[in-house]
Amino acid sequence: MKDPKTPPNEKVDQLQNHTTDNADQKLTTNQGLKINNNQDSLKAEERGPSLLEDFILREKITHFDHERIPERIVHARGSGAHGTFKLNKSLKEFTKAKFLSEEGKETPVFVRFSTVAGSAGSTDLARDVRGFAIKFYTEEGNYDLVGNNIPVFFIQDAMKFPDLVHAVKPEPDNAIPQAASAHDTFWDFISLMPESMHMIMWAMSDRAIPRSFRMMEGFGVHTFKFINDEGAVHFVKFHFKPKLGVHSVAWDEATKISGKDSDFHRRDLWEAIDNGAFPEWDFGVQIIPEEDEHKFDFDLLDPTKLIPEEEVPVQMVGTLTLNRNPDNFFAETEQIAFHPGHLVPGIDFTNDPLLQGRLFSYTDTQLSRLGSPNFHEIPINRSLNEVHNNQRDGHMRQQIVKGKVSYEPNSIGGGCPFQAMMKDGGFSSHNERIDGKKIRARSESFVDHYSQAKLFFNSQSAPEKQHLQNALIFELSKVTIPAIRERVVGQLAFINKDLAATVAKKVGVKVVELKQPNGSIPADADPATLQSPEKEPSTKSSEALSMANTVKDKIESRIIGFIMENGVKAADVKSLQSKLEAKGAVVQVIAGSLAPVKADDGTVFEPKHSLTSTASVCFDALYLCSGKQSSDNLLNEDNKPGTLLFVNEAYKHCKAIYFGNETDEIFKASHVNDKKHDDPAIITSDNKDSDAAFIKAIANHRVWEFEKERNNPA
Ligand code: HDE
Repeated sequence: MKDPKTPPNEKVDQLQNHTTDNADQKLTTNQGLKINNNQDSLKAEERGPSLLEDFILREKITHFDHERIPERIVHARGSGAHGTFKLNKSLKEFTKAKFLSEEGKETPVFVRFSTVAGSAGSTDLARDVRGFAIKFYTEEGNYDLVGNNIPVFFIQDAMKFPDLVHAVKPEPDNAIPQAASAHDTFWDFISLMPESMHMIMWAMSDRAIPRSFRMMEGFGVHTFKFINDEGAVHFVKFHFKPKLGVHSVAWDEATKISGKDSDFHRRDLWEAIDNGAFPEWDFGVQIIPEEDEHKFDFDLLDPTKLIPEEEVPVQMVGTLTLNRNPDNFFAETEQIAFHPGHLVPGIDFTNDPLLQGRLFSYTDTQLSRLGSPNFHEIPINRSLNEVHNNQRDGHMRQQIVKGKVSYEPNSIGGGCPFQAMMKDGGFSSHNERIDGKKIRARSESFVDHYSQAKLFFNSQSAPEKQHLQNALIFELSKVTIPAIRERVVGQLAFINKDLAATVAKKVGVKVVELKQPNGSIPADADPATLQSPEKEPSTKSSEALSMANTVKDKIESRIIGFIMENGVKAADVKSLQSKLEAKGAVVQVIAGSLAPVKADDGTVFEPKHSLTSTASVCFDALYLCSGKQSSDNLLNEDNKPGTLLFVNEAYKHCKAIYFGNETDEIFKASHVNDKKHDDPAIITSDNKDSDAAFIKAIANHRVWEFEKERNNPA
């Protein structure tokens, strides 16, 4: 284990049976034969042809030729970690799931975060939804909660999923663009699918460009069912709220991070865990008694709707902690196979038609991705409890099942393995009464596409609304067909007239009034009755939907760039560094070059970066270290462009910048000199308690409310 603080975990122990360590070992073939020359192939004479009999070369090259597997059809780009789920408050009243019943119980988990549209090698900072998939290795078998960082989805029915994915993926003729929704086919589809408008509001918001996986919420999205020991049913929505708050970066920053460090989120997760700054989420549930199913003005089965927290509060009942990096990316993060149908007793599906389709898709996709129905035997996918059944054989079977019998009922094997009674933990689906006709249609209760889109937009702070508008303008400006831009603007007009008008102006179209939202309407239905009505949301505005209301009191794991050069005042640097580190922040020294920096008192600081090897977008906040000589050196001919670019960019992206003693010349030369108002994230030695002011500004994340001023230098 890398970190001594990482607590033991049963799943990690199980994985140890499958790990190998090459330290102090001799090189061998896959058959265990020791190899004494790994440099040259076997030839007829030194300059002659290679021999077919060279089984060592053949084995090496054959394995290499086959070492790729298909990437995930969606969510290909991902990063994962091990951890623990701890239940703080029993949910026994609602569910018989053991991992949710016993207070204090800890369950090992593996979590994989992902973007959706891009390939496995694409940038982490794409504007996209993020996957948030959790495998709970419970004593009753694996339970998978395969969710996202956004609580709703684009479509209502699984039938439209391949269309949605084909529309957003690179266009089929030229395979452009990678990991981006800003193109014709995506917006063509969206413009014809009014049901996607709520999700579009989220996807165009800053939620789609998170600062870190550790600063995202997680949602189960669909409504699920809890079943308790008495068989009573409650509907449930799952929530994960990050202890560090929900934070995002600026879009300009996201595009720059993509160039400077396209592994930004992967690296951030890895380093935080490696440094012992274990990411944590509070786990919460919204619970609705079965008899209240129809009390809402939307359908609980409709995955384009959320339940406002004002209508059903989230009860916080557990903690999710990630505390161990994988040993091997491919073996763990790549081979993990999630499936919303991996259930434990006490949890069941609802008839949400999107969820129902997912129940087919996930096993099916593992068959082509992992190559065999035995994917459950891959170490990361194994349950902690033993597997006993009569399934047999198949590619790459690992388990050696003893005895003659692989059928049931049997007498030869004494009837084993036995069916489990419900009282012994046997799973039984909820006996829901179904009484109706077979029909290929959409429920009328699903035909309200704009009210919650309005709720989301109305709940945003002014800077968030501005960002959302800018995102729509950016995306639609990449759409080459004016009619598509016009249709999207027409949809926006159903949500907010001003938003539609501004976007229309910027993308060069008129706001035309759409009479009939197209798409998602059965061919034989009377369109008039199915038209999405003009409807106001039941809750007008919801605090939980705005990131402006998130936690803003922590600087743990924030990366603070200390910019310095020779002559820096060591005492000031050391004092601030120790205050920041005491609160869990990470200090990294940036200088004109990687040469050690000599401070005024002879202390030597080792730079981690030079002004040219990194950029301000890779830091949460900057400290221009005290000292006239250091400041002069940072403004010499060589360093000045780098220093000012750092400061100006951080300023533009609304970050906290602290000008230490005697750094006025840097202040004056930068755009910060143009600041007109009292900006709390610009700290100078004039501030009363400047170190504390800096810490507060970092915890606040960004001063988005000063964005306009900071982007209009005189
Ligand atoms: Fe998925 N989804 N999905 N999805 N999904 C996959 O499964 C699918 C949906 C989500 O880190 C695939 O193993 C269908 C909603 C996550 O490994 C595939 C439909 C939500 C991940 C698949 C949906 C998700 C996937 C691709 C509509 C949020 C990554 C590879 C009917 C609640 C899991 C794989 C990981 C992955 C199908 C809709 C979340 C093809 C058919 C809604 C987080 O099976």
